Amino acid sequence: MTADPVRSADAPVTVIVPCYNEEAGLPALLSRLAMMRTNGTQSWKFLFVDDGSSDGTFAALLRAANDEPWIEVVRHHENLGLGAAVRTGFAHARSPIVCTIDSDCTYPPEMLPELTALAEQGAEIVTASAWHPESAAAEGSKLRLQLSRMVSGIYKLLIGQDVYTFTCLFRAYRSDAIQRIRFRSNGFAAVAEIMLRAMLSGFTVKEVPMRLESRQFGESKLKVGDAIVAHMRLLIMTALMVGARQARSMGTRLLG
Ligand SMILES: Nc1nc2c(ncn2[C@@H]2O[C@H](COP(=O)(O)OP(=O)(O)OP(=O)(O)O)[C@@H](O)[C@H]2O)c(=O)[nH]1
Ligand SMILES: [Mg+2]
Repeated sequence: MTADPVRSADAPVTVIVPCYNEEAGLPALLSRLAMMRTNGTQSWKFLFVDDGSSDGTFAALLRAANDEPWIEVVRHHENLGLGAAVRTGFAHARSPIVCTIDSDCTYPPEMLPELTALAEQGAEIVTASAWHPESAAAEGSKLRLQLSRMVSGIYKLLIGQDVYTFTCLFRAYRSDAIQRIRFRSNGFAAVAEIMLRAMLSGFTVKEVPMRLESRQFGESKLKVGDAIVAHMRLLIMTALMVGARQARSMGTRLLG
């Protein structure tokens, strides 16, 4: 299913930036986003979701939002997780195209226009793809990269479509698609859950091969053990959903 094209050149694109204890990297991020605003033709609005940070993240974001009309901040009073932050961002976003990006710039925010162009043309989700065969080699912890690649490989097999990366936050969505996707995960697995549910509902997903760079500031928030457990649950849920879909289509064929 490919939706009708939308024109977002005049409307700002909302970019959700989930943040949890990212004070160290914020100055670099904010100056790159400011450059994007002045260099490109697209108008961007950045919606930061501070997820109960215990460092100076929220104070720094508030200062930035006071100075710049294109920055907005919402806050969770406690740490609820990456999926919960994305859910809050989706609930606040009001534009035909909505993006999500990592606050640590491990995918360059300057690449967003490539994603939004494909969403404007009709793709419901456009994701950066570190595991696409055309992507340059990813940087970062070997164990985490191998796990991430393996998880995406299993989801690809289960779903049976040529999509290589399910775990990348760096995405553009059409807002009509966002309104039709309900996801349960509150942590990192939400990123894959959104994609899996969208694909099982027949949404069009496009990938943009992109190199994953290593984090330059602050520390990773991903806890490998928690992520493995969450993905195991999601794999089971996906297998059940795929099985139910196959049973339904077999039933329809028998009846027809
Ligand atoms: N709102 C919110 N954001 C989070 C949370 N955990 C991580 N993030 C954000 O989600 C993005 C991805 O988290 P990272 O810690 O960079 O995880 P990663 O990209 O898998 O790993 P590295 O880049 O190697 O550190 C970053 O922008 C984080 O600030 C959370 O609990 N709440
Ligand atoms: Mg990161």
